[in-house]
Amino acid sequence: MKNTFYITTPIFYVNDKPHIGHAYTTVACDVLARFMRLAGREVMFLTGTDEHGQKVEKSAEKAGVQPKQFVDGVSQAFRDLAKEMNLSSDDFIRTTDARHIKGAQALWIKMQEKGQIYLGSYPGWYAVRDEAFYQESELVDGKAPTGAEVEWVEEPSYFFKLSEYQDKLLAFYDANPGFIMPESRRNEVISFVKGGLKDLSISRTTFKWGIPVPGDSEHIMYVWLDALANYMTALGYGQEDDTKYKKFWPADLHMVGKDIIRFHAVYWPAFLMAADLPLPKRVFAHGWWTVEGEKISKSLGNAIVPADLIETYGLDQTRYFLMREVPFGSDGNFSRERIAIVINSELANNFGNLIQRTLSMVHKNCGGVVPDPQGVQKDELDMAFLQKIQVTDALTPENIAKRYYDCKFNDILADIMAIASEANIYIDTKAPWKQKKIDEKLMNATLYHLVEAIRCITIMIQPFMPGSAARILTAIGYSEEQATKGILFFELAPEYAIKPGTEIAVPQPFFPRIENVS
Ligand code: ME8
Repeated sequence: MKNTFYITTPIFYVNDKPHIGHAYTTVACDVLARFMRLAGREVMFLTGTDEHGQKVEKSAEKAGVQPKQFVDGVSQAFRDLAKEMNLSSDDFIRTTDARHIKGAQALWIKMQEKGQIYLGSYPGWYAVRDEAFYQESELVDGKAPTGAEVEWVEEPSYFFKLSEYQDKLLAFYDANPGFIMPESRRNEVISFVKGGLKDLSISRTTFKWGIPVPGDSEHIMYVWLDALANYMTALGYGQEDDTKYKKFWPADLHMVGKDIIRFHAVYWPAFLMAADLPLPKRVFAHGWWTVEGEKISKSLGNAIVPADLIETYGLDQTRYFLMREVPFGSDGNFSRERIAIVINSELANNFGNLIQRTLSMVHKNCGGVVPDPQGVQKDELDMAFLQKIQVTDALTPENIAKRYYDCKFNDILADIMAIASEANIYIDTKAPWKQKKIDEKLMNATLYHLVEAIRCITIMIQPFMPGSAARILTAIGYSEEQATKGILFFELAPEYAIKPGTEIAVPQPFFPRIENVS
């Protein structure tokens, strides 16, 4: 297995403030990036902002400021989001960065040198909101299929010979069944490509906010060609130092919302084929969030600001909910009632309660240190329980890496929480408070196995809830430095099991109940 892992979020338009939808994409990438690091891989995790194009130019105009001043402000809000959500991103690319402009122009030149670009004239429909061209036949009631307003544009334009890539793309999808996920999106893309591809207009002349076309500054590059190039320019493509490019390209995963799958699974691989460059390994299109059943929209003003969620529910609780609520790939609905139910039933009553009960008993009965399980014959119940916590098949590093790569986040969490439920059942069945009265050794063995279960569950949950996991790991004896850095997944193995005598901190509630449910 290759030891590097390169993952990207979409780069966000700066015409809007970050909301729950943006947080969703970035948290999913963060979970994957953190898992891969803890599985021992060298990770590059990229996010950033998409700052050119007509849409952004118009937003700046509306705000009454110069585009550059406007983009500097909103781009910062996305950087702040990364901090607020505890994202472990390694770089933040802006399409107004000099490095990006240089790299995007280098890509253009490469495509041009290969004879894949020609000058023509574009008459057709354009939707500024989507920054996309539409054919007459695609319009629905005079609007784009997405509902966006379209305008007629007629201007000189450079074209990319996309029409020549239909067969090459179909052959590529065929040879690489895992390239587009989930399956439903793959089918959608394949039928779009089978429907025929027209050459793509890749430059504009009627506005200025973009990257000049090399050798013809009357034109600026189409914002999607500019934007997609970020995945390579951030690594140094087309620049003096391209060490990272050589090391990490092609990307292992481009995470995108389902709205922009076509750009990533059709245009992007075609551009790369045209430039004779390696193609990314996978594009995963996740679903779309609504809020209390409504589409997130500026006019409804219902966009949930991540900072509000963090304040009300806690950062890791919010991350947990986003990854747990729906299978990744399906649409989700955010409701205050659901987030409270999920936090209360899974984190407070299940995992949190397990920690609280176990650590309190260790304090009350074992002087605050992990007791020694020696001298007690394991019974059937112990054996069954230990087998569960000692990395069941589904959670072995190889299997789990595949499940992470397939973005099965909610299943992974369900399995981890099932172990916590088992542990709570184990406490009730063993009843260490009764065992104490019969023979303290029996109680010691039970409590030992429970602390070990907490250790394993916490290691497993680190990618989702890094801050809470670090606090729990510190409470059961890891140094703060170890816990913050993260405990590698191989340490789930029994030879790394917690040592009797390890000091345990006085338990504090890690996942408080949400009392006000709605
Ligand atoms: O499309 N639910 O940027 P963007 C789930 N600049 N995810 C959502 C969401 C929602 N309601 N709203 C937004 C662009 N997202 C381009 C990308 S990449 C080279 C250029 C997420 O700011 C989703 O992942 O409109 C979507 O793809 C992403 O935000 C980008 O949003």
